[in-house]
Amino acid sequence: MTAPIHVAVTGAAGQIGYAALFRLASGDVFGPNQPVVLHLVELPQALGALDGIHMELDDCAFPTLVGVEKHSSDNLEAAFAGCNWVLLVGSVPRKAGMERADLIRINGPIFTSTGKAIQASAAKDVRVVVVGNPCNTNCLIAMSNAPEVPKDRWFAMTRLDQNRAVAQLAIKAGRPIAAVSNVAIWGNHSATQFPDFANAKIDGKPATDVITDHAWLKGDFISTVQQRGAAVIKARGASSAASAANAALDTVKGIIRPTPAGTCVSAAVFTDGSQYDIPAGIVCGLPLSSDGTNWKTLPGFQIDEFSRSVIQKTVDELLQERDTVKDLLP
Ligand code: NAX
Repeated sequence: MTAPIHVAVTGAAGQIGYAALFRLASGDVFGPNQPVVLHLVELPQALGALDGIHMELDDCAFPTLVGVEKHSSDNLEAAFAGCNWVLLVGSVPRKAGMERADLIRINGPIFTSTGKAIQASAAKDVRVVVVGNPCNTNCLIAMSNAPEVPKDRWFAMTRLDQNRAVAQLAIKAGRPIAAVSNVAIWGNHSATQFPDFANAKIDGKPATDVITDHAWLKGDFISTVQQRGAAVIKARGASSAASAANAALDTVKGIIRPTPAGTCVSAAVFTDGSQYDIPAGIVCGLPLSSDGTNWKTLPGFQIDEFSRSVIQKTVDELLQERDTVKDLLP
């Protein structure tokens, strides 16, 4: 029998966690022949809710789900023990009147203990996706506190931004989603990110040839993707949940499945300073390609003056965030 994959989800009783768990359990991510053990991790006061979720998981009778563990965030080493994948969703959400820097200072410390616990107890092949915001900098904090876990195992989620950008391009071009490819998200998962229309393709042709309204591409397209989270909150009265869970799972799939030729997947990864003039030592959204086991940053994306100026802004924000948490980076 195939050994089960152990997947931890922090914030498992939250809205993104709840939306992600059932698809992880169902075989949607790791396939119909891969047994999965879920490690549900929550704050002590939310453990009761995990009991209810556990009942619902049982009630789905998924053949691929072979175990459910429930863990308190008070004991993260137990929570992550033997885990091959860790989805870090749990964190304090931004509230009205809270500055981004405040949020970074509130959530940052959570990710120091998280990084240490992952290093101490996760499986040797562990891979980590950080969803909790500010996800790029939280990821940097966690990985910096887990120096023995290779840097290429850590991802912060920009896939929701990629999916949002793909959808906007498809709608504008009047083409199906499947016609749009090679959409990279550069930089921070924040309102400074750069959804890269310049290297995107529609039906294999440059998006800039198919969509001739370049003022839209440089203006409303970028701002719609950058502000999409806020627009969803305004319309729904709650932040993106199903789409965020979907993007977290797409991130995992993008790494464990080969990336089709001529396209990319987006995630934020640790930079070494060797590509696209992006400084070393931040977790930055980049175009990636996977062979199903290993991933690399895709070379060859064209960066013109306009793209460079937007990328510079988002990289500067990441450098500032790094500075804000420098005491949490050993
Ligand atoms: P919820 O408030 O619904 O759920 C968060 C859950 O995390 C709660 O159940 C809470 O008890 C738990 N939690 C808090 N601190 C924890 C800790 N230290 N250990 C374990 N569990 C903990 O938020 P939800 O809508 O699920 O969003 C979760 C995170 O995703 C937020 O930080 C949010 O900002 C972030 N997002 C990131 C996105 C991205 O694209 N990277 C997009 C969606 C989302 O906004």
